[in-house]
Formats: sequence, structure tokens, C-alpha cells
Amino acid sequence: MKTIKLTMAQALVRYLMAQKVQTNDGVQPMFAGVWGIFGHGNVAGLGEALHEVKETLPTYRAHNEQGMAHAAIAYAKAHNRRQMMACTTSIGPGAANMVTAAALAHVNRLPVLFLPGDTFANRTPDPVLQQVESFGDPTISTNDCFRPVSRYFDRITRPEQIITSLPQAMRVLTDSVDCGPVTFCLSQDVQAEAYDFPESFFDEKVHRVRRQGADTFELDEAIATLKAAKNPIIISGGGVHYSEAYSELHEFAEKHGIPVAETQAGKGSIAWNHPNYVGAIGVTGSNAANQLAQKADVVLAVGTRLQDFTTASRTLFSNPEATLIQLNVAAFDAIKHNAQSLVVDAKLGLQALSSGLESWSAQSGWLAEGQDAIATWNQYYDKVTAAEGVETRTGLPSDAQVLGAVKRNVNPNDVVVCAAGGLPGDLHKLWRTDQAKGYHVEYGYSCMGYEIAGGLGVKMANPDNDVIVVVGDGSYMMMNSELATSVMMGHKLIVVVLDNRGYGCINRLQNATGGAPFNNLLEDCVTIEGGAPKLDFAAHAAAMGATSEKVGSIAELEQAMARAKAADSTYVVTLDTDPYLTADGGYWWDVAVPEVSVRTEVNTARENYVDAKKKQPY
Ligand SMILES: Cc1ncc(C[n+]2csc(CCOP(=O)(O)OP(=O)(O)O)c2C)c(N)n1
Ligand SMILES: [Mg+2]
Repeated sequence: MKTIKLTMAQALVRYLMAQKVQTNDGVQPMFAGVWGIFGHGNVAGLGEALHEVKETLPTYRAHNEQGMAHAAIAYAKAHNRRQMMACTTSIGPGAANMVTAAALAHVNRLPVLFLPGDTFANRTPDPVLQQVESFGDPTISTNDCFRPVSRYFDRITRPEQIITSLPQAMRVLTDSVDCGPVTFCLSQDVQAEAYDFPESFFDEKVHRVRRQGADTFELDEAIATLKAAKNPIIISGGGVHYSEAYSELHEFAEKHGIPVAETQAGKGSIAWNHPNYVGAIGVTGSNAANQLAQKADVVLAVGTRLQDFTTASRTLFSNPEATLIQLNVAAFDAIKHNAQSLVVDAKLGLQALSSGLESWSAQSGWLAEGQDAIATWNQYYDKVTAAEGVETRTGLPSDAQVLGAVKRNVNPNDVVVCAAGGLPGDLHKLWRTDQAKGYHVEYGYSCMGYEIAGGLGVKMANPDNDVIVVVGDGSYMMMNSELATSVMMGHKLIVVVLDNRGYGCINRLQNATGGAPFNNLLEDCVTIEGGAPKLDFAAHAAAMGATSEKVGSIAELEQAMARAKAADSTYVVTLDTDPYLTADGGYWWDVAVPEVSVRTEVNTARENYVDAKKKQPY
């Protein structure tokens, strides 16, 4: 057997470079690069190995470990999980900073390879700087925090362990069911230790995302259920993207006359003006989709986790006769809500269902009802996103008006990015997505601080289109440091900061649950006399190297958007917005209200809450 003497870190890097993936653009490298913030535990070992290959496998420096991981995760999401990145950190706080991002990737089922440095396997210099020192267990390090939020976890304490472990890691990263974060904790001494690796370990490997076919019994059952349906609805989820089942979804819906609603993760799987599109569904849904969902006799959920925002905390599909079919590649999801399961890849599943259904079609008039409902919603869109004529409590523009202005000034191929705050709701309801990957909202973990860092990853995946990050003042403050990275690396972002002086959506939620305005809007917080100083987001962004401006109206925003589009590097536009108004639509969301309270508003909210909960099945 031919062998080659390499350090564990050198071998790991060489192995990553040998991994390829089959995409629509042919065979591509599976790993587009490695994000790294070096410290002790990765600079000497992995750092040396990465330097050697930097022309082929580039290493990128970020400003915050969570931020760089968001960029990596967003990159993979933008590539429908086919191509991805790795992230390396030092052993202690650097690694801990990445744990939130690991959870985000875990919830959203997105692939990313985490390579945190770890303490010495030989323990000779213990306790080392940043070692947490568990009193009762010397095997525990900061990196154990990754265990519950990794789909695959290993700690490398001997160099040759990677020979059996890395192939398993690649399986997880490319598996449509298991897909998610993989964590390899790299003991720092072992990174630097050499071993005679078999040369065949580094042979090129081309991965293909496996397509799971359907079980005949489940398929026949689903066909029979659909054939008996009169008013079915499709809920299109993120799985439609990851399966790249776009044309199958459209053909299925068209052929069988079924309206299609979208979850947050599924948005973009069908264009906003497609004749079968009835809009966003659930707590952040349009009135059109939600009206149909209440009447539907069969709900065909495709590639969705059916989280509470989609089902309105299990109250939305309220037709007592309704049957739920869960078409999902993961049995874990397919059995949820006591559904009729159809475990299958979305593309194959929709094809198989369609041929089994032959010429069957939903009741005539049902799709037309959906089309009427979405036409009414489209009229509402025109009104609520208009530059003028919207009344708000503060007189400042609403989020919907800002989104309208942004949309009017971007190209159909541009990508909008968001994650938390009030904006994801209005985006889900109102953003008109022209192309499949034009909408990138992380709403599985809804992590404040994802927006700018995630936008950077989306831009790296879409160098030819503009990426527009829409972000609240709260999320901007939580994590903005990758703005400087976007400037430094020349990956242009357009960032629109909506400054409503606080956590607007949580203030509204507090109010809706009977709470007093407290600790959300800056005016309701402990501050110096006279209130918190006004934050100058334009000056802040300029200090990080971006071009920036503050505008005072929607008309000015439209002009600024034109300048931002024309600019060749990162451009930040900020404006003051109203914290109170959100778009119509939506549906009930289960947020527990206190059973006893000294506030009458809370008591009233509790009564309404108890009533609303009766609509839940159990
Ligand atoms: C990391 C993180 N912390 C806390 C939350 C809870 N949370 C959700 S939205 C929000 C406020 C967001 O404020 P801002 O970005 O200004 O948006 P707005 O609500 O004002 O539209 C908070 C605190 C979260 N989603 N993520
Ligand atoms: Mg805010």
C-alpha cells in the first residue's frame, strides 16, 4: 500500500479537497472554502495545513465565529445544500461562539463542517488557556456543547481516526435526511502529529444526493386519498428547494388543479404570479392561503417540518374532514401530526403521485376560489406597499412600505435576506419572489444577527446578483461585524436598516398577550434621563468601510436604492420606521399567557388564549 506522511491537519485538508459533488452545473468541489479565526488550538496545526493549499481551497478570515458560520450556512442554503464550507476556531470562546450557528444549521437541516480546535489529547500541559476544566470528567471541553446541535460529532484524539470518521461525516453532509452540521473537534496536539496515510484515502470522490423512492403501499394510499379529495391544497416547504423539485411541483399543481401555498423555507419554490400560487401560509401567511387551508379537505404537505408558524400552532387546517398527507424524505417529519406518511424525495414523490393520479383533478371552481383570494390579496399588496397613503401611529413609514420600495428597485434575480424581527412576517406575506432562490429568510431558528453575515454567504454563492439584506435595528446591533468582512473581501451587499428604536415585534407580542410595554422599545427601557441616545447606523456602517446614507422618506429610499444598486461595494441605507404597524393576514400563534396576573389586560388575554387553545386537537 502506498502511503504518504502527513499531519492529521494536512490529511484532513487534502481529503476535503478530494470531495466533489454532482450539481446542475456539473461536478464541483464540495467545499468552496474554509472560514477561520485562528487562535491556539488551530493556528499552528490546521493553519499551517490550510496555508499550503490556499490557492485551491481558500481560507477566509471573518470577525466573529458565529458570523462566519452564518456565512457558511447561508452559502450552503443558497446552493440547495449541494456545496458548502468549513469553519475553524480556536479551542475555547472561539468554539463557543460558533455553537449558536450550529443550532441554526441543525434546525434548518443545513450542511456545514465545524472544525473547532480542542485541548491536548495527551493532556501534558493541562490546564491550558481556555480549558473549561470539568471537575469530574477530564474528557469534557467547550466543544461538548456542539453535541446536541450536531448531526455527527467526533473528537479526533489519534490522527488515523479521520480515515474512518471523515467518510461518515461526508455521508451526513450529503444525505437528504440526516443533513446538518458536522463537528470534528481537533485536539491541538493531534492536528500536528504525522501519520502514514494510505494514498487511496485522498482519491477523488464524487457525491450525489441520493433520491429516496416511495414505498408502494404509502404511495397507493396517498393516491387514493387525493383521488377522493375535492378541495386539496399543497404546502410547499424547504424540501422542494433541496430536492430541486420546482418543475415537478408546478406541473403537478397545474395538471391536477391544486392551489399551492408556501412556508418560509419553501418560499420561491413557485413564482408569486404563477396561476396556482395562493401565497404564504400560517402565522405569517396571506389571507388567501389561510382561507383555503381552513377549507381544504386534503392538505398535501411537501418537504416541510410543519412547525408552529406553518400550522398556526395546529389550528389552521380546521376542516373536520381534512386529511394531512406528509410527503417528506425524512420519516421523522412524515409521521408528524398523525399524518398519512409518504416517505419519498419531493421530486420523485410528486412525479409518482402525478402519474398515479392520471387525469384526476380537484373540484372545478376550487382553484378559481384560490385565484380570486390571491387577487384580493394582490390588491391589498398594492395599497400597503405604496410609497404614500399608509397611515402609521408615528407617521413614519411601515415595514411593508419599505419592502415595497426595495422590491420596486431591485432586479428579479436579486436575493433578499432576513431572519428575525417583524420583517420575516411581512416578507413572507408580501415579498414577490420571481425566482426560486430569490428569497433567503432563515426562519427555522430565526436568529437575530444572521442577516448581514448570512447575506455575505448568499453573495458568495450569487456573485452576479445583488443581495439585499433587510434588517431591524435590533438584529443589526446584535451582529454587524461581517459588514467589514464584506467590504474587505469585495462581496457587495445592499443593507437596509429599519430603525424603529427597539424590538418592535416583541413589543407587539407583549402587548397582544396583555403585557405592559416593557424592556423592548428603547423608550421603555432603563436609560439615562432623556432616553437612549439615537444610534447613527449610517455613521456606524461608514466606520466599517461601507458607503452609507440615512434617508427620511420612502421617496428618498427609492432614490438611495438606485445609488446602492449602482455602487460597486457594500452600501447601507438606514431610515426610521414605525414600530407598530404590520401587514394584515396571519393567524393565531400559541404563546402562553399567564394564568394569574395583577394586570386586567393579561387576564383578558388569558381568557382569549384559553378559548383559542380549544381549537388545537389536543
Ligand atoms: C439571537 C436572538 N435573540 C433573541 C431573539 C428574540 N427576538 C426575536 S425578534 C426580536 C427583536 C428584533 O428586533 P429588530 O431587529 O429591531 O426587529 P423589529 O422587531 O423591531 O422589527 C427578538 C429580541 C431572537 N430571535 N434571536
Ligand atoms: Mg427594531
